[in-house]
Amino acid sequence: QHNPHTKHGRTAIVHLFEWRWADIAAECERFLAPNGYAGVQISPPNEHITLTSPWYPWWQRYQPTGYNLCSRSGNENELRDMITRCNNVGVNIYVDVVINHMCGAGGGEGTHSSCGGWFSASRKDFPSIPFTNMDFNDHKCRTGSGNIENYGDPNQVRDCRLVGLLDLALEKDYVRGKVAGFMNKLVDMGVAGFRVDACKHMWPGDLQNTLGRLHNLNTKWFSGGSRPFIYQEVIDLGGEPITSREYFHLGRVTEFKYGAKLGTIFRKWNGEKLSYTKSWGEGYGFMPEGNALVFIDNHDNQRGHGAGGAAIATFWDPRIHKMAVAYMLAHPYGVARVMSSFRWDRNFVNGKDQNDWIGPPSHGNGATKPVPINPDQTCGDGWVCEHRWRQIKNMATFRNVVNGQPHANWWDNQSNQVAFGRGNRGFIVFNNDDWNLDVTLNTGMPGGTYCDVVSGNKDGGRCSGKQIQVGGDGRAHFKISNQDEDPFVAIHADSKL
Ligand code: LM2
Ligand code: CA
Repeated sequence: QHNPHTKHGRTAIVHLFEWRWADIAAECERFLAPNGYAGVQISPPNEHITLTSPWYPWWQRYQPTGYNLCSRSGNENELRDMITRCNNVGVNIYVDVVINHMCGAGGGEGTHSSCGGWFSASRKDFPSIPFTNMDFNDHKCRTGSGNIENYGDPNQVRDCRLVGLLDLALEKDYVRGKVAGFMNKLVDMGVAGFRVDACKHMWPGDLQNTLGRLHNLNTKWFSGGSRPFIYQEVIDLGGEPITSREYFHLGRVTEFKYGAKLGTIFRKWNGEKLSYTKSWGEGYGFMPEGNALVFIDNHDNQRGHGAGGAAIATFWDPRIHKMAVAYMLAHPYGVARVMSSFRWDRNFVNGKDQNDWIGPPSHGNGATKPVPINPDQTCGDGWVCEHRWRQIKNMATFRNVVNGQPHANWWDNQSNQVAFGRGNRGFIVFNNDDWNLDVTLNTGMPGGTYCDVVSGNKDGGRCSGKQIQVGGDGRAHFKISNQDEDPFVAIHADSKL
């Protein structure tokens, strides 16, 4: 189902990667709702393996050992409290669900799991669900290793083990029932939908059957008959037989080309220019816009996992990251997701980060640290909180203010200076060239003085940033130095002074 069921005209989703439920609840109330964020993607809430070699990596959460709702982010009560409190302030919760597989085949046997439940990877035995060796695909997989060896063969991509992870037999009624039961528990608790992990590795027919079993959303917070929002993670950069298109009828699909391309453009690699993005969206070879879930970076490709490579614009390159995220939030294409990260010690050896496994800030025993908020509203203890950066937060508001308005009044200098508006509700100008921008443009906006929400905030009639004068004819003069901290300017109907 393609509708995110967002409330109060809010539009953007933020992925609070590895945050604790208690912190998310507080963030919904103190920051996300007041600043107009529509929803949160949470890390997998179910029981997962715990590993000490490497030391409690973030990716242990992509190795389920059961469907009890206790994880590194907290227990079931904390999860329920968070969902309730976020819903009560109109912020939706979207759950990252890992249903293609359980833990790695080499995961051993014992109680090294987040709820302390016993499991055996060697015997494929997960008694808390229960799944037994009959519930896995090994008999179907035809590769020598039992792992996926060739992405050119859809059968092995769907029926063999993804990096050694025990592959669930989602063709079985029993397995479908257990997976749907797990997801329905979350739906009944009040979540608005799901980010479905590793969909390329599941047959669309199996997914269709499983998702068809989901309950309607909880009528305490959603109107009767609402179906859960589904966005499926399918990495399709072209060149493989499995395509995003096979999944369009089931819900939205992650458009991985979007961030890879926009990162390349803002980095000016391969002769790319911002002016080429006049036809950004479907005109760029992306999927139909009603199907797309878009993002600049995600928890995988910000650390070299997944797809996109070095072009991906992350918080490590803040100037480029802010411009790319702003471009995404200003542009009408797709449902947009903002990444909110934790910092880790990067250590590149021959181009590969040796520390790409490092988990969230922790007390050293695998217990995740709370997110402290500094007096200046930034986050402490290694939490990056990109979603709180003024430029990004204000562009999330921009997206809400211009929601439903058409892409309009495009201008470019045939290089890396571009501008576009959204109807008569908002206008944004970028200077990614190595020289100044100094130009008068038609903004399409009503005359008046506007506050640039990139360089400052509008606060009770006053503007802490640049001011932009729009004449009665809609024209305004823009000057953006290529030396500016953030070489872009954005104004919208609610930033009028
Ligand atoms: C995803 N989408 O399709 C997630 O976004 C991604 O983060 C997951 O991989 C992946 N699919 C499986 O859910 C991550 C991480 C992998 C990690 C797996 C499982 O990118 O590196 O694999 O989670 O934790 C790790 C080891 C790998 C090992 C595997 C199984 O890195 O070397 O393979 O566990 O033990 C033997
Ligand atoms: Ca599979």
